[in-house]
Amino acid sequence: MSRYESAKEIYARYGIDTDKAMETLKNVPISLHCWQGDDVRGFDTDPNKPLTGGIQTTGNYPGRARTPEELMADIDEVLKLVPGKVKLNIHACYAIFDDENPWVDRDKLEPKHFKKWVDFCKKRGIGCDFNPTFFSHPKCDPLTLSSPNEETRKFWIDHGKACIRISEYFAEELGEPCIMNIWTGDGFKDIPADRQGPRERYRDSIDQILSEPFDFNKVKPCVESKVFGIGVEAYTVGSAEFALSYAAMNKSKCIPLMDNGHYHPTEVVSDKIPALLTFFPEIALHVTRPIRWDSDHVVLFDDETREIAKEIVRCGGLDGRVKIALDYFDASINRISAWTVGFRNIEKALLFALLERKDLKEMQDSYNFSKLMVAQEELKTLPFGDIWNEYCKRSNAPADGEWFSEVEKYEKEILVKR
Ligand code: RNT
Ligand code: ZN
Repeated sequence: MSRYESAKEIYARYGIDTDKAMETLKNVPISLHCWQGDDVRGFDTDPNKPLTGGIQTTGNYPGRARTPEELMADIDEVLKLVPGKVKLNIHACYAIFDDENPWVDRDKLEPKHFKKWVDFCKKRGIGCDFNPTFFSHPKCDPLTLSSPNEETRKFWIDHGKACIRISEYFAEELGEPCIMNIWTGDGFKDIPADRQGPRERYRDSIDQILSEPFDFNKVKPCVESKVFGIGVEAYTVGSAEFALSYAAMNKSKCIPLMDNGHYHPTEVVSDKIPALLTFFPEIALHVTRPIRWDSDHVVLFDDETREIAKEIVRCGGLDGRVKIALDYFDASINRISAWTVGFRNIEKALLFALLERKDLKEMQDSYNFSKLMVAQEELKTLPFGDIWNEYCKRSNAPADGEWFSEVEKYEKEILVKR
């Protein structure tokens, strides 16, 4: 009997169908963020400029992608190493300019500046999500959509509208809805004198962006909240209450997005998922790993990632109600490895969650908490690794223990030569 056959039998004793779990997971799109490959620099501004908006990459591991070709080659490498259904996630600053389509500023971006990304996705049979880039640009004054300077604000509103059109282009070309996430780092380092003004302007700016006509079945605009960023510690315009209220008041054209690095360290997004799903038909997530702050470490197979995955599964989120994207950037280790580890881990966490006993809820509802604790604890040491390796095999992806040598080879042959 193979290891998988034996593991399958063990899970079956608890009424868990391992084949069904794998079948379900393989159709769930997970957005792979292009920005892990080049430390969030993009191609539309000076690559040596600082990253702004309160986010930070640290480290200078060799091999950062410097061109669209390099970034695409690196993404292809990751695609070889991960199981499951990948969707790409592109930021507007990754527009591709050439002789035929020379550089334009962000307010003038058009679908044609992303045609090479569309071709890339088409060839690989994957969808694509999109993000306006409201940071790391000379027109951050430093505020963007909440700026008191009307010229600045208009520039960024026009950028947002351009991104709606580009998102619709992605959705139409690729036949999968495009999640378009609005996040700004707007905020203040120290105690402001006016907390409401910037929020009123931010609200009006999002209203204007979303007044651009689009089909909500194709483009899913989100608003992502945040507690604070580096350099903007005292006040964030797009706070949790702001973003959630915006989405709640504009349900027909917008969904809320939670990034699990964007809350106080004792708050957990796993608990917020069912709270939001009680009211919103759809929500979006950025899965990351905060250490003490929004540090954007590589996603691990850790307790909170598993808890997030469990809540997604338990709430029926895999049917499309929960849009799952990765969002982290580590420049201190091999970037292909960082991407691959994080992607494999969100897949792992979801598979682990799909292999939960279905009678746990009954134990809770009959207040049998002793049994519930024992059952939950024992699930942790079932032969999950054998199911995971089988899932990788069925997805034509390498099993654990079989892929890192490929990353080392790619580093030696390609990355260190950059
Ligand atoms: C920043 C937000 C945001 C960005 C990306 C690059 O704190 O999480 O989602 O990480 O847009
Ligand atoms: Zn995020």
